[in-house]
Parts: sequence; C-alpha cells; structure tokens
Amino acid sequence: MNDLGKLEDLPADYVADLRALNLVPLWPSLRAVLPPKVPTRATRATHWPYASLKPLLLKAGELTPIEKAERRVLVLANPGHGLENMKASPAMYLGMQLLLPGEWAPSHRHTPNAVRMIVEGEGAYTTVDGEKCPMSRGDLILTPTGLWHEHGHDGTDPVVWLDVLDLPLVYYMEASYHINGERQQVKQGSGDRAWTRAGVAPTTVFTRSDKRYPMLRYPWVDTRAALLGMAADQPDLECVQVTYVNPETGDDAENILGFYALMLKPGQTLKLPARSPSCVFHAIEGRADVTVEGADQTFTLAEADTCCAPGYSLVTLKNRSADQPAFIFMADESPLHRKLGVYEVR
Ligand code: GTQ
Repeated sequence: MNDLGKLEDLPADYVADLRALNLVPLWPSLRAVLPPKVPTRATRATHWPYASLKPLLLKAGELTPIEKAERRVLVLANPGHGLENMKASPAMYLGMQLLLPGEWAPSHRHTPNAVRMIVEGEGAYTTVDGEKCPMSRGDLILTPTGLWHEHGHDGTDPVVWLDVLDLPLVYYMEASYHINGERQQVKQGSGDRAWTRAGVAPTTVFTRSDKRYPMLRYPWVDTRAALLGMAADQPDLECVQVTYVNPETGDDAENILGFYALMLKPGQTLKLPARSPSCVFHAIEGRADVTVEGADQTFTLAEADTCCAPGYSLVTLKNRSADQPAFIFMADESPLHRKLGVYEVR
C-alpha cells in the first residue's frame, strides 16, 4: 500500500517529456498530498510573549514614521510556514499594531476581513464604514471585507492592538487587494448601541439598513459581563465561552474566521476537543498555561500574550490563578472549515 513508485523509478527522458508538456505523475506525490488519517500541518505551536514584543514595537515607532508605514505592524509569523509568508496558520494572519498619539493611519479598504482586539492604551479609534469605534482594552472591532477603515489617536499614550486577518487565505486565492481612500465622513451613532441588550433587537421592518455587518464594535465590558453571568448561573458549565456573532443573523461575526471569548474559572483546567481548524489564543486578563498535544512545551500565556495551535491537536488550558478568573480571546478557522464541509471534531 505504501510502496508507491518514486519519481526516480521513472526514466529521466520520460519525466523530461512529461515536464515539457506541463504534466506530472501523481503517484510519487500521492501520499504527501493525501497522508493517512491525519493531515500534515506546517503550523507549529508558537508563543509570542507581549513583554518581549512590546519594546520592539515601540522601537518601530521611533524608527519608522506612520507616513512611511501606513500601518505600523509587527507580524506574528509562524516559523513552520516560513516567517516571510506572514501566516500564523494556513488562513490566519496576526499582527501587533502601534499607533502613537496624534498619528493617523489613512483610510483604505481591502478584500481580506480583519478584526482588532485592543491590547492596551486609551484614546484611539477606528472609523469603519463611517462609524467611529472607540478602542478600549479587550474590545473587538470588525473591519469586514470591503469596508473603509482608518485609525486615529486623540489620547496621550501609545495604543496597541492585535490584528487578525484572513489574509493568507484570501492571498492564496489570488483575491487580495486594497484601495486607498479619502478621510471618511463620520456618521452619527454607533451600531453596537442598538444591540446592547440581548433579548430586545431592532424591529427589522423599521430598521432595515442593508448593512451586512450591523455591529462593528463588541465592547469588552459587555462580553466580560456575559461570561461572568454565564459562569455564575450555570456552575456545572465546563466551557464558559461566547461566540462573537452578527446579532441580526446569529451567524459568525465574519465569513472566514471565528472569534470567541472564554472564561477560565479560578484554578480551572479545560480540555478542548481536537478540531480540524487551527486556533489562536490571546490572554485578555489573567494568566493561563496552554498545552498543545505534540508540542514539547507548555506556554504560559501572560496578559496580552498570544499563541497558536495547529488543527487536529488537543489543547489544554489551565488558569494559573486559584482565586481569579482568566479571560481568553480566541480566533479560529471554523467558519471556513464549516463552509467548505471539512470541519471535524475528533
Ligand atoms: O489596520 O488596516 O495588520 O490593512 C494588516 C493590513 C492591519 C489595517 C494589518 C491592514 C491593517
């Protein structure tokens, strides 16, 4: 079964004749592209500690003015994919972006979807599709495919956020491009206010706005309160987790990547099932040990640290604190896997 013919088994002139016609024999590569039972994964379990990354990001602020960078970002690249390919996983790109007081990252739109998870600093904002979204620690702000977005900063201290984009996938599809635009006219109001109270929602016959993304900002205060409420009301609930959704449709907030917030109860150890999509973990509050099956070490995720795990691996999360909850932001490739019909839980 496993002894398929090799390329070297074939006469060199035959292989040359094939190549001249842009033809390739399948059998020497069949096992590589369809390995038995478990996919080959280039994605390596990788940890990006914030404490070591932050000084280098601030240094980028000194070295490169925003006008020369447009977006001042250090990319969290997975060595398994080759650093220059700027992938955290097959479909996920991660970047830590710095904006200094008074700086402006000009308006553009692009085909990849993005979200920002705010890591630290106050006073910055992103204007998305004309809506001004203030940035505070732990907030999640969407910039879905095709929507204009630009970043500004009226505060006094550096602001840092984590960008999560489906850029590697969209680039692979040869569908990645951007368009530069003018400074946006800010419209009144904020989408998230209409959806602040779960259980009451805008009556669609009156409010239909043709917006595919009615909610662009998910304030951390609300997400955190939901997690604490769930944990208090359902003491037996193992996995205290919420999914960031489009409140109008209940679907995932974006089309390709999925976003979640998880609370680890004091002292809790949580085993996540092995699933086909790769996953990213980012500590919003508290510290957690992240053990990825097959990886030979356990990462201690300190506040603002980020790590990733390849698909099809068991991940165990352990809250390092015995008396405080820990809050983890997660991003994964589940919506993509589900849409393609390859989603699996092992
Ligand atoms: O802030 O618009 O990390 O366009 C990469 C590409 C951030 C952004 C990134 C981008 C942005």
